[in-house]
Amino acid sequence: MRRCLQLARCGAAGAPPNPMVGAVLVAEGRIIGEGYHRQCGGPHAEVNALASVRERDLIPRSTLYVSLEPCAHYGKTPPCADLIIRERIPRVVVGCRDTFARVNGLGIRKMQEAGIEVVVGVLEQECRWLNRRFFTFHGEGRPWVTLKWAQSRDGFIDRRRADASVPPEMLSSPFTQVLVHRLRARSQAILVGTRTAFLDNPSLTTRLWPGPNPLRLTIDRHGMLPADLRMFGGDAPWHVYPTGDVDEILSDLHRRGIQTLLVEGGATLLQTFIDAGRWDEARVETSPVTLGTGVAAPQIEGAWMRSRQLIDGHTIDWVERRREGEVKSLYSFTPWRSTLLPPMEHAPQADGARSS
Ligand code: AOF
Ligand code: ZN
Repeated sequence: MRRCLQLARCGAAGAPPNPMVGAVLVAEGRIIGEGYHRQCGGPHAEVNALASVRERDLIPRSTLYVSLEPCAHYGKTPPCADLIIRERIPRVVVGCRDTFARVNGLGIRKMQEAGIEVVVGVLEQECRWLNRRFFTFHGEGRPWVTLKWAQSRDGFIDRRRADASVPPEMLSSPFTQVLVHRLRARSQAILVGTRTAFLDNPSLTTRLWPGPNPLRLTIDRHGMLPADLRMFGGDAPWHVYPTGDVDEILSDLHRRGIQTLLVEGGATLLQTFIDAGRWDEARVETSPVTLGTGVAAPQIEGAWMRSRQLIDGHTIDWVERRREGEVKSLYSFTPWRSTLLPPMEHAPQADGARSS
């Protein structure tokens, strides 16, 4: 199954909006075939794995490992479950169930009814994590939501500015800015609040990274945004919501087939997503700069820190929403608080602190 996951990732560029899937055929204790889903609309992982087998007489004595439940429906390609039955594979090990409504257990049932021994749930967490965007889209009816902000080391995302004549505080370094553009290129849509669209006047493009521009989105309840904002210019598409209702926006994005949304600010909009529990991960960059006062960074209660990197003196944390009742191993996850680096001068003195 680990090999399936490895293979699946090879489809990262071509598979979406389909899931990334890998498949391995094992007989006599060795791999006799393997494949992955390369391209949306193209053959599925199982088809490619079967096509790669040279010792075809071993197929009816083999075990098929596949990271996602084989499909049972006619989509752009015929059902993999039927192919598996036709090839007389006696045993199938499935990483995780496909929650896409037209499959969702039907592939497993079809194979079982044909007398195939089916094992479900091997490296299930890893398999679900790999296709978290796909599963959130189909399972929760909304895109996977990534929050992104940069803060000063004392927890402010900007100075207080009354108008757009004062440029926003640059908290990213030139290099971490490039990383943000890479993140944009990997998102299908990007959303900013009214004030951010107006005051920061961002272009929301991926000009520092090769890759497609996301659909640029903002909110304008009172029709006050000028038409000459940068985000309405250039070649990349844009759309303005007349509502700030997070669920309405997310349902609309689901209707548009958008699986990934990046929310880039400002603090009010980010906090709305956090308070509504409609977010999945956050990328928080903490700059070595101290602002002293300004617009406070969003506050997250109860989150996991997935990773922390130090780049050019900037801390980049990837944080995950903690789901109800969720237990994670503290070996790979650390509880996370929004403001991790209090300003030195205000740092609380530990009780009984030693004096040197
Ligand atoms: C599999 N193996 O490798 C993949 C699966 O339009 P289609 O025919 O390509 O079907 C797309 C759906 O099939 C997709 O939404 C997901 O449920 C499943 N993807 N299934 O058995 C694969 N990529
Ligand atoms: Zn399939």
